[in-house]
Amino acid sequence: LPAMHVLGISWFTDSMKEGKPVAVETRHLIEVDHLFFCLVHSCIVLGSAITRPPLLFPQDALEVLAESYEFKEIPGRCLAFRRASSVLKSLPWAVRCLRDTEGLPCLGEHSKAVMEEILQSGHSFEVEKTLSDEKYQTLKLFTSVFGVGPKTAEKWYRGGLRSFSDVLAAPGIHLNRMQQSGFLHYGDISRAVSKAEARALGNLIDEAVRAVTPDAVLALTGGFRRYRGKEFGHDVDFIVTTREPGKEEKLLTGIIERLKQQGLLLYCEYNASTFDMVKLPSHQFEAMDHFAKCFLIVRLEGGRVEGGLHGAEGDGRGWRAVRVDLVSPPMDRYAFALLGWTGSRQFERDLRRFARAERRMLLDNHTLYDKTKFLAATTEKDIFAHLGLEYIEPWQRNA
Ligand code: DCT
Ligand code: MG
Repeated sequence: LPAMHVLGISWFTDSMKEGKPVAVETRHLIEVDHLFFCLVHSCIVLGSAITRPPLLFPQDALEVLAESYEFKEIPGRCLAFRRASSVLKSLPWAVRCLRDTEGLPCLGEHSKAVMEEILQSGHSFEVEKTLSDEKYQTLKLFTSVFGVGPKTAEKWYRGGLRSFSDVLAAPGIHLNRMQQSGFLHYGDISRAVSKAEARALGNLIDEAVRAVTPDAVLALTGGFRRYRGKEFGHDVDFIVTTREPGKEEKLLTGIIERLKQQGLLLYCEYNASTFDMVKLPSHQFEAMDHFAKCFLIVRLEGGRVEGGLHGAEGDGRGWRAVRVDLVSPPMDRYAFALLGWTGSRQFERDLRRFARAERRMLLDNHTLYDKTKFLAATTEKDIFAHLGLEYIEPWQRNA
């Protein structure tokens, strides 16, 4: 009714308010009908504006900026945006205005300014400029290939290469074995891996493990251990070990051999163990731990996957390539490796920082060291207890 008033149909509303009978002419009915249409239409537009997510989620926008600083090799800024993005991802509610973020840690001025712009307009000038930047786009494309890191991508970009066909046709480019496999299986391994596919791979690896030794311990780790909903991953990570001390490395090579014999190994890079307790504790955190591990591309048959392969409709091959990582720590290091490989990367980084800054302890994928002694742990719960922290489940470690 107020809207009708505004639109000048005051006679209608006044009469209704006074309870007078209203003589409605056809002309008026058409006006009211039109008005009703306008109101309904406005409600739909307004409703969708409220319920529709903004064009860009602030956490994704901050991730784009983090990535662009990673490409520019400015680690401090990269980490600051990644932290801010992680804080937003960890919130159980969606941020609707900047006031919702008051009191939250790790949100710097720059991150807040980007968020404010997005919350007000659905866009961020800086993020859109980054996304449309040729160098960012090219480095993003090149680093999406298995085996191509920011340094190689930068080198190719500086050499004037802009596309995969440029790289594959360039005479001076030597692709290593990992990169060759990355290009060969690009379509498959850049496609998300579903939970059903991860489960099927779990069964496949389990069969291989049991064939090598019946007393082995196999655990799913990485993103698939953290996800509870319908999430997808980019690879499937497993920890495998045995209770027989010193046999874990043989176990890993045994699994690789068996997968090879079954014709399921499309690519394998095996890194032997360089783990040595004598060299610990390490005061400098290294990107990769020292346990024996392998980076694989495995052939997964559709028939093994409940509900079929994800996103392979019409492709007709009946199989897909999937990236699989296996890590094999000695049994007494199992809890540390499991905690480290469960991630997320940001969670691990913050846990290590907490151990160092708040407890004066050193935590990594191998061990927890308290000033003068190593603390033993057989489960993740033991490690949380040593740190004086309440245990949190893997699905609470997603930020
Ligand atoms: N990790 C680690 N050291 C590394 C690499 C990874 O400790 N150098 C840990 C952190 C996460 C976990 O291992 C698995 O790594 P990814 O597979 O890269 O990540 P994810 O969390 O499983 O996510 P995605 O779905 O992208 O695989
Ligand atoms: Mg993973």
